Amino acid sequence: MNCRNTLGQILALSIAATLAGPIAEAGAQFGGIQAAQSPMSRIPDAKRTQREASDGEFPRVFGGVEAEKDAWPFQVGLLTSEMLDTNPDSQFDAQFCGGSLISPEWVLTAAHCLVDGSEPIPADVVTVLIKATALNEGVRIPAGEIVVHDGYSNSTLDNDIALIKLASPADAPTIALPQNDIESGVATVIGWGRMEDGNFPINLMQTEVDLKPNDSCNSGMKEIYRDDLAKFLWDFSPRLRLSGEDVEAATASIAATMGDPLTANMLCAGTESGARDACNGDSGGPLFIQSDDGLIQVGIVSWGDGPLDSEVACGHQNAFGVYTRISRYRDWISEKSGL
Ligand code: 4AZ
Repeated sequence: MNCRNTLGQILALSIAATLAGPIAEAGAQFGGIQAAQSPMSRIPDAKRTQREASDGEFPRVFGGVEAEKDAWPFQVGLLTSEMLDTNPDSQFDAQFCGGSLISPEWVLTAAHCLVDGSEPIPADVVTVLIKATALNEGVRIPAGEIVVHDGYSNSTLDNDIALIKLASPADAPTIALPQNDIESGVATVIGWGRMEDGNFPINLMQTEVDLKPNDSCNSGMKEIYRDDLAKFLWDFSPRLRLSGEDVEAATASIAATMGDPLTANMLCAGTESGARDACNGDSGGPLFIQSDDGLIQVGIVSWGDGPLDSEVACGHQNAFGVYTRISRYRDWISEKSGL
């Protein structure tokens, strides 16, 4: 490495350290991996904003279609108990994540839906909505117990998996889990999460995504992070007396040391254009494939990312969406649920 490069590297590292705070804060706003606020407050807040705003000001994120009534009867909605009243319309405001019935008593969802900071939330703040296609229908069942994976990391979102034991069994069909890893093909993702116009739907939405190698997500996201870093360095370059060349060298040097955003416990799925993707509020919901033996859930909606100056971490070109890879958790699920 030559001198100039080393200098660039030191400068870049110190700038990166200075910017770590602002970057994390900026990330927290966008609901991506850095989400500081839990979906339980973030999603209902966004829905309130939707009602107050006269028109959606968000960019396109997610190309879904409305699911047919009762098409996916294993889908559940996680509702904030304290936002519910006797009116079924309150279920729209209260819904903050999705989940899936894997047995009459157990719901599979994402750990990040059920933690506040890094502590699991108490079961009584969660009500599970079953048998709903539109959010103003269905049957409510209180959560009886919440089991969050011990290895869940708030910062990397590794092990983003949790179980909810229902206070009473659901009388609804369940979805099967995979016997082994499924690496390619087309999968369906469903949820009541944010749509491409920025609004949240009342009716359950569905869309098809391609299962991708983790490398696709890793390289797409690193490219986005690299571009963000270059923008930051460029903005600071006059104060630091950095030339364009210095900025480029520093960016390249840091980019070369970036780690992979995805762990082996994650699964990458989406479309190159980003036109079809899961988004805020879909978290915890199922990604599933059609097999000869019926539907099999291969993933749990977990996270995504996009450039820092974009409004949402969904629907970005080559970024794809990140899901929890269920095949890695068969033992964990049986240990915790006895299934
Ligand atoms: C979220 O914040 C979220 N594009 C879920 C999925 C994706 C991004 C964000 C994937 O719940």
